[in-house]
Parts: sequence; C-alpha cells; structure tokens
Amino acid sequence: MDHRHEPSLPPTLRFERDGEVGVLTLARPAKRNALDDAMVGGIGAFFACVPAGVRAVVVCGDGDHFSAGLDLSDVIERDAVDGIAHSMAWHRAFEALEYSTVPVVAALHGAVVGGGLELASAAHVRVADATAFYALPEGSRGIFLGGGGSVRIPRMIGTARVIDMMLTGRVYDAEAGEHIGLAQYLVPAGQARTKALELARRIAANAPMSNFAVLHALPRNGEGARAAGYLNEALISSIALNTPEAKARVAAFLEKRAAKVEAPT
Ligand code: 1HE
Repeated sequence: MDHRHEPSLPPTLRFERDGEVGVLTLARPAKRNALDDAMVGGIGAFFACVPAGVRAVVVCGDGDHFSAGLDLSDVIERDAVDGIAHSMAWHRAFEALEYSTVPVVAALHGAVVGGGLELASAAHVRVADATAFYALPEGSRGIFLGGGGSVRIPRMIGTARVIDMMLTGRVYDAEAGEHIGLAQYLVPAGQARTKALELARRIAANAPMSNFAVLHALPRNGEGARAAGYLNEALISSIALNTPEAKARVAAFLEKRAAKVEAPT
C-alpha cells in the first residue's frame, strides 16, 4: 500500500495537484508568508515523502510576496542551544527539498527575503516575476542566515555579493536578480506561477532516472574531489543509459520520432 497519498500540512501550507505536478503554496499572506516552525516542519515533511504520482513540484506564495523570511515574532525567547536546534531544523527541511525525489521549481514574486530567499535557493529552478525583490535583512536585524543560505546563496551568486547584501542591506530588483543568478527566468508581473507550472510539466516529462541524476549526482560531483566526481558521473550515466526508458527515448530520436533541440527564437 502506498502511504504517500495526500500530505497532512499546517493550515499555512496548501497542496494541490495539477496532473503530475504538485503545487505547494505558502498560505500565510497576512504575515507575508513569514516562515514559522510549523511551516518549516511542514515543508520538510512534504519533501521527505512527496505524494505518490507527483513528478515535479512548484513552490509559490499567496498574496503579494513570496516570503518575508523567518517569522521574527518567533525569535525572541531563544537561547544559544535552542537557536542551533532551530537552525538545524531549517537545514533538515530545506535539505529534504533540495535532495527530494522530484525537482522543485520556485515561483517568486514580491519579497523574497531572508529565510524566503534561503527557501528559494534550495529549489532547483527559480522563476521570478517583475515584482520580485531580494534581500538578506539579517544583518540589520542583528541575526544571521540560518536556513542554509550561507552555503547555498554564495554558490548561486558568489560570496562577495552575499557579503554585500548582508553588510549593506542591498536589495536587488527582479531584473538585477536574474542578471546575477538569483533566478533563472524573469517573467511579467503575475506570471511566475504559470511559467513555473509550464517548466515543471516539462521537467515531469523527463525520465525519472535523469531527474534523479541531476538532483543527486550533479551538485555532489561539483562539490567533492574531481576524481570521485568523474567516477560517480560514469556510474550514474551508465545506469541511466541502461534503463529501458533511456533506450526507448534514444531510439525515438534516431527514428525521427522525438523532438530536436530548437534554437531560441
Ligand atoms: C512579519 C514578517 C516577519 C512581515 N516575521 N511577521 N525578514 C525580514 O526582516 C523582512 C520583514 N518584513 C518586511 O520587510 C516587510 O513586511 C515586507 C517587505 C516583506 C512586506 O511589506 P508590507 O508593507 O507588504 O507588509 P508589512 O506591513 O510590513 O507586514 C504585514 C504583517 O506581516 C505585519 O503584521 P501585522 O500583524 O502588523 O499586520 C508584519 O509584522 C508581518 N510580518 N514580515 C513576522 N518576517 C533561518 S534564519 C532566517 C533569518 C531571516 O529570515 S531574517 C529576515 C526576516
């Protein structure tokens, strides 16, 4: 029996299906989708056990903003040891997303700040609309990144930019954000979710083994020793090539039944 049916989530998270794509929505717009413990735990539980039949997930937010980051009303009464545990709970949740069984596309709009940017940076593809803006206000709040952002965001945009954002409170608008690599796609206002769904449908149509290799082998190969990366790549590519799905897809191309790569118009 498959237990991965409909997930039980806090009321501040909503899950819907759109064919093979799952949509997980931050549903706390009155607080600008600020992330409290229940939401972070819910995100972790969701990605640790993605509902059956879902082959890609879009993460998006209700209201005018993707997420205002950490729920600051949560922070007040926490000592150092509790603080470490809190940060590690975020790490577990966002690692569940990053190393999920399925690819995740983040649809960004409005504020993508602090822990909201940390959440977005754990996704595999980021689509932003023209209203998106990015900041790391932790510096001015007397705190620090705690959701894995000091590990992930420098890999996306470079350490120097993250240092600048944190020290000076610099805010990047949507266009500059795309330029420096905070998002891979920039679309008109109000269209991030639609574009993210379109990309997620395309991703869901890939062979599961290819998606698995991209999520689990590719980032690790870039991080460890080169020799281990090459060996791991050889192993994964051979496993992928030998799946019936790969054989069928390659044959379809050779027999002119599959789409060619199109040059952008
Ligand atoms: C919040 C939060 C929050 C809004 N925690 N309650 N993040 C920040 O430092 C960003 C803080 N938020 C903002 O700068 C602004 O709220 C926004 C630019 C995101 C949106 O502005 P606006 O004018 O649309 O909304 P607002 O009037 O500021 O906020 C609406 C309500 O949401 C208000 O509550 P209300 O009861 O008075 O209606 C705000 O208090 C509430 N709200 N943001 C709690 N973040 C793992 S470590 C990660 C560390 C971080 O993420 S630090 C960065 C925290």
